[in-house]
Amino acid sequence: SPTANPIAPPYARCSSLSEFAQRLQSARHVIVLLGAGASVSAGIPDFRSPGTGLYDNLAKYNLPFPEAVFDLDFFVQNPWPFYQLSRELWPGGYSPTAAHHFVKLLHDRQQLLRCYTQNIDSLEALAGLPKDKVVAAHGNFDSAHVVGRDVEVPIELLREATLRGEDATRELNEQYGGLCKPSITFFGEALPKRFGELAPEDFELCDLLVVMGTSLKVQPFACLATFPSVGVPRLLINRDRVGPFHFVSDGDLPIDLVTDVFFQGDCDDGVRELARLAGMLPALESL
Ligand code: CNA
Repeated sequence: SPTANPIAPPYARCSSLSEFAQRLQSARHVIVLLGAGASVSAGIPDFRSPGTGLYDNLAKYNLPFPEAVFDLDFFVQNPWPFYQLSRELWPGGYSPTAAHHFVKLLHDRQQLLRCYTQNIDSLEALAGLPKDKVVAAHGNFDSAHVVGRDVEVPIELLREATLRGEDATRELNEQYGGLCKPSITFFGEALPKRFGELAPEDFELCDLLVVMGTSLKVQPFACLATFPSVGVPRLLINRDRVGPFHFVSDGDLPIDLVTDVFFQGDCDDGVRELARLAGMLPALESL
């Protein structure tokens, strides 16, 4: 109409955590994107945090560059650094965090469309999320195969060999005629098919996005943050500011156009505050 504000968007603004919490109450297709920061309070270091991240603590492996430990070409030349590191990362010794329980709570409330995780620790499953609700975009330790060949390796055999040491992994590799590797996506490898199959349809439906504990540096996963339709509220919970967001503090958009919110801090604190504002804190604490 001639009286309508020409810049008024056809969606409601969402510029603060309380506005986001309000939208959360009625959302039906929430997507959560997880990164290593969501598991830090479980005791698993992330990659890139200065000082504590894995990349700053790999000196003992004598790598040419830190990412080499997850690089397929390097693994083929020298698999032992990865096997050594995987002894520390192998699931079993860690418990889910409040961030994982929050995702489970969304599922219990029938609000979770999908949790896309870059993490390889399977803590989403341990928190009780069913397999179909999770896309393990960078794989995990659920299965293993021979590199470059369509041969499955029983994951328990690989775990035992890894724990026994370098000679045992060499023997296992000889037995299987190639390098045995957990089905974790290394740099230089394609993501699991499920990622490409589900993402387009999921993001069409997505009515709220929560991004937690990730530097959003790894593609193609990082792109997912840009997939929701214009006007879909997006919340970043992270220690530092990352990604393609336009927060109200940036001042680069009129406030009515803002739909991105930033909680700067730890994932567990962020989900607790969000749950409190959304009236979901008792349910979260009961998990
Ligand atoms: P990253 O690049 O290390 O970034 C982590 C981000 O989380 C950084 O921005 C940190 O500031 C932030 N952060 C750290 N701790 C917290 C916290 N407690 N609360 C909130 N924010 C925090 O890790 P990404 O996940 O972005 O990188 C993708 C890699 C990391 C994937 O390929 C994973 O496989 C890989 N990774 C996974 C695990 C795991 O499975 N737990 C551990 C380490 C690395």
